[in-house]
Amino acid sequence: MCTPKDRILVAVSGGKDSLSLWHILNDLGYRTCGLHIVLDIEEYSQKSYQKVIKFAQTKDLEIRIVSVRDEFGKSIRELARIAKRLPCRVCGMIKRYLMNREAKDFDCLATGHNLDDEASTLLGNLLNWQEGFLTRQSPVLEENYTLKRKIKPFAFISQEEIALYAELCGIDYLKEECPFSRTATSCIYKGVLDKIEEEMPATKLRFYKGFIRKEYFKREKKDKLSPCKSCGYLTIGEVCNFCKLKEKVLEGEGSY
Ligand code: Q46
Ligand code: ZN
Repeated sequence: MCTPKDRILVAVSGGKDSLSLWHILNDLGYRTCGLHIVLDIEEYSQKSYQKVIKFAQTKDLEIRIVSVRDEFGKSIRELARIAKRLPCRVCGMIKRYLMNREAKDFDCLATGHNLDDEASTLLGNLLNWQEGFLTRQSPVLEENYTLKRKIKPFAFISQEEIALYAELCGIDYLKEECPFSRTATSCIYKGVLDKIEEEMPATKLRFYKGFIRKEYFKREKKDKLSPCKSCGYLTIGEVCNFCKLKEKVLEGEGSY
């Protein structure tokens, strides 16, 4: 996934997955910098921020902070209303954009996605036959034009294993869930997979490993990406969703 000379930007939310990932990469001697995105989701964001800052300060680690309010002048809740989308849809799009943008100064971007995340995403992509997404779902996505290599070192590790690791290492992470997580479709898929796993242990790992063996990510990409006319970010269509949302926010302000 990466070499010891790589400079790795680690996306950290303050939860067990991302802080464990930052912890382990650092312990293994990799050169890392944390990236925290302040989402402006009420108390949840304040607590996440405090956990990340405390972790970075205790271990004397470099950290970058970017904020949704600095970018748009609005919170995720307000942006979801403007975009007429579920908060997680808007939030996910903004996080992806900001992570890719900040990763430009690094060799790769690491995220704490675990086996449960990957298996539920795979289930969602299959149920909706989103072949374009299937060709991009891989623990390693190689560099592509302006997008830096993306790695998910925990893709084969369950959330229970990571929680146990975090506890054993004494990592002080945020146990609270984001208040919007209940509205996310991924939660439904996770619930279904948990039920299957209870009856048939190791199903999630078999499901995800089976998919990886099929090497979908080596197939020709269904969606052709090209640079956004406004910011240069790789996107489907002429203007990326981040710039479209910025335009919508400006239009809204103009009409007041
Ligand atoms: S932070 Fe954002 Fe998640 Fe909250 S609004 Fe949804 S996507 S649930 S990982
Ligand atoms: Zn753009």
